[in-house]
Amino acid sequence: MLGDVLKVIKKSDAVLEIVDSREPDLTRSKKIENIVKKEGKGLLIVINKGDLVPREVLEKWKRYIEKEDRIKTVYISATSHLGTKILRNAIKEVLKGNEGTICLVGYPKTGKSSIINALKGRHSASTSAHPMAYGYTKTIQKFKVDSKIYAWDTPGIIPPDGSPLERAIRGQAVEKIEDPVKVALLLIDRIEKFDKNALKSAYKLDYSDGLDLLQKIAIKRGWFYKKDKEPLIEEAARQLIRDYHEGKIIYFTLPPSESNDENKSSNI
Ligand SMILES: Nc1nc2c(ncn2[C@@H]2O[C@H](COP(=O)(O)OP(=O)(O)OP(=O)(O)O)[C@@H](O)[C@H]2O)c(=O)[nH]1
Ligand SMILES: [Mg+2]
Repeated sequence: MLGDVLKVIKKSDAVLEIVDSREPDLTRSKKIENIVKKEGKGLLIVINKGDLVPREVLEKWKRYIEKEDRIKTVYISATSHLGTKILRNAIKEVLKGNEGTICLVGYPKTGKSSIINALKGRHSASTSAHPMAYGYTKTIQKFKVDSKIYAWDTPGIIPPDGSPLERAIRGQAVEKIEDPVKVALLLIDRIEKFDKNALKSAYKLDYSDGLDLLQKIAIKRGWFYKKDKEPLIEEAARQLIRDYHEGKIIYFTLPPSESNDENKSSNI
């Protein structure tokens, strides 16, 4: 529910919108950005999973968002602990000072919890709980990011919206996907458009088309229908989407202002 996101935004001085470095455009929520602006809160876009994408591509996205939308943007890798110092400084910039409370919002699986963990880092020892009454029984806690900066530890999850492919890219839980094979095939098509070899390297498999890839993944994992011993492609499809969410499939997209030719000729 968007209502939960709104609640946490209202309670914060600044909002961090977490997006996926492979698909910054599709994992941004203009709706949330407009709410943040309307509420008059500071906004910082954090491009996460930066380890999956070449640095110059991250720079291009940062420049593009800052120029086009005038929203301060940083890129980091939460799991590799890269860019956390830059992130801390950027938080102070959007807070316009050294104190305040932030919240992290974003589509599922963009890495909100991982960023919280990376930010806790060396401060974790001094993390003090500041329980706040929330409804009747629930308490939500803040953790310390800096000496006077706190973050809500209940991040706002933006419900995945859009087409079936967009919802998958936006972290929709695989259990909720009605036709995983159809969605996985769309996702495979999109990834191949940007990098023909991304799936070959991720799965260490040669394949002729999307369906063939799903069959080979099922065979490799030993997933077969009991009845006729055919490969269980539904399970392979769910696995591929899960692997995508977990950052195991590597490719990049470029901001709209960059030409496609450049995208195609790059072999990184
Ligand atoms: N490669 C890479 N993977 C990451 C990074 N940050 C998070 N992940 C992976 O992305 C997946 C989701 O990370 P979480 O931190 O749970 O994301 P979240 O936004 O809190 O997810 P929800 O709470 O389900 O919405 C996990 O498999 C993480 O290991 C990163 O910087 N690089
Ligand atoms: Mg989380």
